[in-house]
Amino acid sequence: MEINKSKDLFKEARKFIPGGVNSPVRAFKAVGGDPIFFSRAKGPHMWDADGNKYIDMINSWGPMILGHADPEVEEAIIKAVKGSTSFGAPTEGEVTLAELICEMVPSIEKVRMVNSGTEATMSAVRLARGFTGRKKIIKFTGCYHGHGDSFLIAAGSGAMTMGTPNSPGVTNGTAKDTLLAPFNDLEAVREIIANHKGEIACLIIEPVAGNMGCVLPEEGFLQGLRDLCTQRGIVLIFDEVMTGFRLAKGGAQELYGVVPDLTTLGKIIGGGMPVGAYGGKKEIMDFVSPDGPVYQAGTLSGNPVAMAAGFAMLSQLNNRSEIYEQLEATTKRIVEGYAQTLKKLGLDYTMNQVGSMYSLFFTNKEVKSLEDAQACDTALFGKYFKAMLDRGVYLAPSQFETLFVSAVLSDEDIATIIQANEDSLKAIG
Ligand code: HOZ
Repeated sequence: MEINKSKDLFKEARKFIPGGVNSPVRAFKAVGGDPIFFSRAKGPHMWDADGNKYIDMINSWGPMILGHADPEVEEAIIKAVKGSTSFGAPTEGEVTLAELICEMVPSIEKVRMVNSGTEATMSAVRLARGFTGRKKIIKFTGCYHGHGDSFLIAAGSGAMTMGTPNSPGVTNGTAKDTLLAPFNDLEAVREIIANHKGEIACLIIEPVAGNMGCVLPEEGFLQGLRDLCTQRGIVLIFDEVMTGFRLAKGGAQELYGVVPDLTTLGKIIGGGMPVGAYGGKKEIMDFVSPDGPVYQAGTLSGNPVAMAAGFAMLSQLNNRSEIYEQLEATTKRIVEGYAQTLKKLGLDYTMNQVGSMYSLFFTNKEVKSLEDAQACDTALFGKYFKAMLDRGVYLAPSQFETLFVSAVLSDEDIATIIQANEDSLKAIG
């Protein structure tokens, strides 16, 4: 496979963009080699600058549930652009999308649109602090909530991949207010809360972690967190930037039957356009400016093009409930195909899957926490990534990212993925 244009573009990009990319994971540092530059995508496929075709297993880190360039999303965007690309003033599209989000995720009684998942989590934490009058937050090691200062402490995703889970530039003052617990360790959370009575504003968690690979909550873990937060007046925030509208219409909270106080959402509510949102209980959301004292604002918030794209995407998901069964069935076929291959090759790597999210971990131990994920053979993952790429399957370029399946994979695509996995595992030995 020739990737000459990608190589040239990367060379040029490095002159003008730090590291040649606008988001670190994309630089392929964790897997080696040069990043692929893409020029177009349709349905489950993407084409790079050299014209090579790939099956996309990242789907823009989640939102392309209906595949790329979905006709209804595309049409909505074109129509909206003709109105204006930005008003910096209220529009009807914001109201209809907010109403739909509240209908699909019942714990969200009011929602504020922002421009990214990072903005959503930063704003939600500020709101929780303003609401409770407390300073500290609890986060889980290996969870990633965007690049806000408070979250770059033992952070997953690119921060961990690049070896900077605790980024320079975050002051000690900020870091000391972030308390860490291991994922799936309820006892540790109980202890932290006991040691910081009356100090903790909120606990933020990815209900299914997607930024240390796909790591599922153990039975009772999320409900245990809910109970502790309720007992201690701590605001429970589910970061559903990845899981929202993906694991179920109402996200992971619907799937696991646990209701948070606040939820953060990202890219999917803009159909892949740059959007985020935070929402939840009315009594907390009413603390947000201009009704309340907690300030947060943005010219591009509620952008008309993003709102139209998001509405076109979410209304299709809302009207096609069977889509979640289909997504799960497709993902199970892939994972079962992998399992047969592993058995055939005498390998015992670990696989985690829920709904349309999954990871193949290069370890034979269960992966339930960051510590477990870190036991993976990341060098082997790098070889596997390259082998899959050579066979036309585009994976997330790090062991510490989940994969996302779209609803538009054909039987042929599924067979290609399973075969590529077998051939890649054989090739890397
Ligand atoms: N932090 C994102 C995944 N967890 C990657 C963002 C990107 O490179 O687009």
